[in-house]
Amino acid sequence: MLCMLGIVLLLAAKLAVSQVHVIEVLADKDSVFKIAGQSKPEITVKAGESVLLRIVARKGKTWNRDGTVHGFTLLRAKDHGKIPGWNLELKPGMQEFNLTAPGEPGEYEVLCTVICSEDHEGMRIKFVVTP
Ligand SMILES: [Cu+2]
Repeated sequence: MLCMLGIVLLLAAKLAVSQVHVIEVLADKDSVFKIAGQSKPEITVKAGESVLLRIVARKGKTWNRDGTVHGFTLLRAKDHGKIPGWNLELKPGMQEFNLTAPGEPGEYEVLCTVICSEDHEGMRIKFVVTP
């Protein structure tokens, strides 16, 4: 009986894992966000879905004193409102964040929040939330 319960829980866990939308981003040393296979990176998620954001960050020309080399902050495009839970500080190397996509469909933008070089202002990715 306990064994059956174990199997059911295991299957439920596997199902939950398979429903997470994994997004892999490189926050590169030339102050550009990169996504493998995309020449102009764009992220699309479904409203409210679970997201596993896996980011590799590489130190640019400058960084913050606390060792943060880039930021990854999500803003609503229409009013630049910050999205709770999506203000991330990146250290060199690989890091993962378990996040929830915004509940409101529309256009968003990811910005770097660390002055990482003279090209920092252009370090952004279009981010779209679909219903
Ligand atoms: Cu940056």
